Amino acid sequence: DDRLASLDALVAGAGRTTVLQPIVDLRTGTTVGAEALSRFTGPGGSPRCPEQVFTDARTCGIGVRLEQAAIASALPLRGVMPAGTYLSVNASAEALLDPATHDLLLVGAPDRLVVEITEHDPVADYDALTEATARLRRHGVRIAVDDAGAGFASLQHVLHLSPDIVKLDIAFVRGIDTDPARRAVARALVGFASELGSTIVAEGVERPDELSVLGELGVGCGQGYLLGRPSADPFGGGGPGATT
Ligand code: G
Ligand code: G
Ligand code: MN
Ligand code: NA
Repeated sequence: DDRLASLDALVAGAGRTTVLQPIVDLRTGTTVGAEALSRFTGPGGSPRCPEQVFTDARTCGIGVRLEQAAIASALPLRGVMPAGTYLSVNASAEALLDPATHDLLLVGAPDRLVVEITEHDPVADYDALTEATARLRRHGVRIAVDDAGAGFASLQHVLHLSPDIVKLDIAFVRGIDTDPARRAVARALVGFASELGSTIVAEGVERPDELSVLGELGVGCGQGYLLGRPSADPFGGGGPGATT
């Protein structure tokens, strides 16, 4: 049908681009990495909601193919990023269980790669996912759990995978400076994560007061509009799609 045809076009790359959002060390202000985020446009060039596009693709049975296409587009961007920084790509648990995803991820410089597990659905059996992430880690890829605290699944991921990085969900960052309840949950998640040996990245940092509270809680890194917007060229020098 029409919907599948338009999604196939996005998989092929028409109407799909990748932007990078900086991830910043909160103590030094240094950019340590960047998350690759997909951006989609419709036939008339109007932007389409990425979350909706991925949901539609999953419904049509090509969710993993779209994720893999997004990863394939993102990986070369390590070449425009400063030395020593890492590229963070999103992947669902389902995509990580597909060997073709590993074939993509393990080409190039896996030690400059972080994979953010974005699955919100509960994983019935963690053995296969643990084995998949262990294999990636043996090659130097770091594992992050995305949107931590947003749902039960994300905490299950943290428990089972002991990830290198835990990304504190925006829901606990937004208003962390004014809402004691959010601060309490954030503090508990930070304690939980650091006990497991994970580094914390706070998502969605928009205001300086949020930044100070995160620093007080011992959060190492942050991401958000205050620190840098998703951009086609966050590091200057032409960036993705540059022709010179
Ligand atoms: O960038 P934005 O906040 O609009 O993204 C919305 C959602 O879409 C986020 O949850 C993000 O994880 C997801 N998303 C964006 N780009 C990608 C991508 O390239 N791959 C995957 N798997 N998810 C993505
Ligand atoms: O993969 P994940 O769900 O973490 O995707 C992050 C999403 O959050 C991206 O779509 C990005 O556009 C969005 N985002 C990044 N920084 C901010 C921010 O400071 N505020 C808000 N509201 N959204 C942000
Ligand atoms: Mn993410
Ligand atoms: Na996500």
